[in-house]
Amino acid sequence: MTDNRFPKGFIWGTATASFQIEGATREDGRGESIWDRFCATPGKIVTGETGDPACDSYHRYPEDIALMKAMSLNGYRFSIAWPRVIPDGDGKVCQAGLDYYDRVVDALLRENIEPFVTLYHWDLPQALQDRGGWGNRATVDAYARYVDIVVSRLGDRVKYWMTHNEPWCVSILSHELGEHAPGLKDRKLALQVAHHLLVSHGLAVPIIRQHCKDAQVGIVLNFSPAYPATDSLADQILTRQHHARFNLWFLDPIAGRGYPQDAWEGYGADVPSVQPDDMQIIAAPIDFLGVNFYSRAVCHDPAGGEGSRVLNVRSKTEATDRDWEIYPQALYDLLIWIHNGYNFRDIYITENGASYNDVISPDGKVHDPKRIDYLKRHLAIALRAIEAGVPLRGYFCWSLMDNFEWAMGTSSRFGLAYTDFTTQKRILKDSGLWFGEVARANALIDHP
Ligand code: GCO
Repeated sequence: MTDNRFPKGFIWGTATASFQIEGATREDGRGESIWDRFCATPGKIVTGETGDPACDSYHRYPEDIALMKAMSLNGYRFSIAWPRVIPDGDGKVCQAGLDYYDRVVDALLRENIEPFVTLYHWDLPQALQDRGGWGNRATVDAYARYVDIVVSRLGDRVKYWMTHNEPWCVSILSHELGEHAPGLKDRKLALQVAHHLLVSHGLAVPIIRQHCKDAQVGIVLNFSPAYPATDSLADQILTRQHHARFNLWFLDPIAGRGYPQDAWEGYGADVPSVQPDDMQIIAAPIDFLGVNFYSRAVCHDPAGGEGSRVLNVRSKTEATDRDWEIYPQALYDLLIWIHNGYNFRDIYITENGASYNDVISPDGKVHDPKRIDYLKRHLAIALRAIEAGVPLRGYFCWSLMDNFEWAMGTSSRFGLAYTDFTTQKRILKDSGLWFGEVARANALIDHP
């Protein structure tokens, strides 16, 4: 590539998730999700908000698509809410729920925006959670049925499918650390959940291919590239452990390598129960890997050795308003590591972005130079990675607009468009205007 141009046909998109933007949590037969229940539990959401109205995209998706059109985007990554399609998770299908996604897909295609559909982005039907959720193997089969129903309906128009978003968050963050729904703190359960998620991914792949001609199937993993804070032996050991537990634990089984041995042994009696064909099912060949990247982990273990408290310190060089370190080099290291160590035919950056405390200025605009700087530096890295041979086919900025940022509610703004949550007005920020220039040029341009 010369003069900062991206390859022809590169996908310029944004990413969202059903629970974070749709609202309408009780409309047209939608069932309760674990995130509705989590929001209703006092103290779980910093702002005390729920998934209503979020961005009211259930009704305002035409406005969302107008924003993408204004930015000349050619891709949109969004997720399907399982509780809209099968309200109790494994019973009667709700046609109104499928009709909604039909309308969204058709509206995107009318604007030549390629739909990239995430089948599961955390909003499990609560009725399944009441029966053990992802810790119950029956949920794996319920998910396979849900995938069959959705892809049967949309597979004639949607080509790009992602089975799961961030299984590490669904399992460890939500079942060991308790920070996300369902808010449990049980490591053995968390590892069984992780295993069931991976098995459900593997079962979904052939189902998608069965109902979608020329399907491009992938999974989205969030990566935490690990770096030692010092060259002490303790920090090296901690870094290796973090890398294995956060990154390899999910990537290696999907790539057909099974669970990383050191991490498996380190988990002792907490390891998941694995049925005879599970690892083969998980390794179902996929067409692309979705990479979510925000920041790195700087690992420091002051006491050293097993059993000491593990600290994940962030170097204080630069950070976003969420105190997430800004370290674009880690994205380059990650992409090169994946490309050199695995053989995914295609890679997409399925999430990358920054949270800043944006405000509407007196001129009615939203000036967010820091977000432009963050995006520009990470896109420069993406270009460098492509020039180094990484098969990077697209970039989805997180996010299209400010939305419900999980436990932070709407207090954490990641959008290229500002969302005024009282009026639901969307305003393209300076970063959105700039991102549109980049997409139109298919090249990394300077901020005007
Ligand atoms: C994630 C989720 C998104 C988040 C985003 C910012 O990666 O955690 O996919 O839903 O909103 O990453 O935290």
